[in-house]
Amino acid sequence: MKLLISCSEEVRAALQGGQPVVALESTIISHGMPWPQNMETALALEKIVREEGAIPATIALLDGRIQVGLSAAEIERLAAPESEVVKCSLRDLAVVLQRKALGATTVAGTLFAAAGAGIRFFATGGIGGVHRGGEQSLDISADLPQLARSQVAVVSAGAKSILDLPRTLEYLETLGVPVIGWQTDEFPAFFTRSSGQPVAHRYDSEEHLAKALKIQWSLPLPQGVLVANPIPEAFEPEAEPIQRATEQALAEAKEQNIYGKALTPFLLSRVEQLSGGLSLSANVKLVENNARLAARLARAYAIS
Ligand code: PSU
Ligand code: MN
Repeated sequence: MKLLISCSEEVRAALQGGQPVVALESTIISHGMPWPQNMETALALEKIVREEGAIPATIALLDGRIQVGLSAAEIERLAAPESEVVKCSLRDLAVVLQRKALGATTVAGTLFAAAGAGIRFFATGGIGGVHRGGEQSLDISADLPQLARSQVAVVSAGAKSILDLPRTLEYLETLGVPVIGWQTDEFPAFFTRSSGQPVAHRYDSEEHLAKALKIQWSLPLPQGVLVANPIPEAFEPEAEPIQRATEQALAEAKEQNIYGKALTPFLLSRVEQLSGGLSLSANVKLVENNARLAARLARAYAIS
């Protein structure tokens, strides 16, 4: 069977030449942000990665293949409000490929494709995790186990407080995934820099973190690494309105019996509406910040 992971010419050449490449997910485009900010952000992330001297590789399912590295027109297909895009975690990949449908990859789906293509760095906003009440519902994102089997460093602003952060960290520990605080001792809570949860390890220098990643994968350990990068202080929104919006969104999801793959997109869009867009501008800034760090780490790794 033909290999279903297909790299753009630019990404293929960069990987072959040992140049730094940064993977970017597409569910944040299709299900994580509204139009037109989703399109603008997706393009801004690619630009930031390039400015930092790396090659961006946004990943999605197109016409029966997993495409690594998209054109602006392909990104627009994922972003356009009239497009029908399937949110693709691992369990959805084969079916969406068989149907040749348009699919956006979650962190789990993107990790699988990035590792398959040989990409070591991946920037996103926030990863999925253990949902609140997850000890009962067993709603634990496939992002966590896939992080345990993909040798990729994921730069994220921690995880949103729509999730149960202490249990998410416990689960990552069980899976053997290192969680590294980037210039912080605390796991960030996406919109806010602090969650009250400590991280086990901290790095302040790209060069030293890149060396630790080299060691991780030369041991070799099968796990990826979660780099927790707090939102810059200048963009940190006021915590209270977002907290209130989060509580209300969670209550509405319960009332309306929303669960499964619909839950995260529902919570993301309700928090955004209920906070009057406050969360969206912060979301854009933190994901840009993550793309910058991922590109810098990819560069440090390439020369280490
Ligand atoms: N968290 C965010 N923004 C997002 C997501 C999570 O702050 O866009 C998306 C990511 O694509 C992540 C997915 O992989 O939601 C997790 O979905 P689930 O909880 O259904 O696994
Ligand atoms: Mn889930």
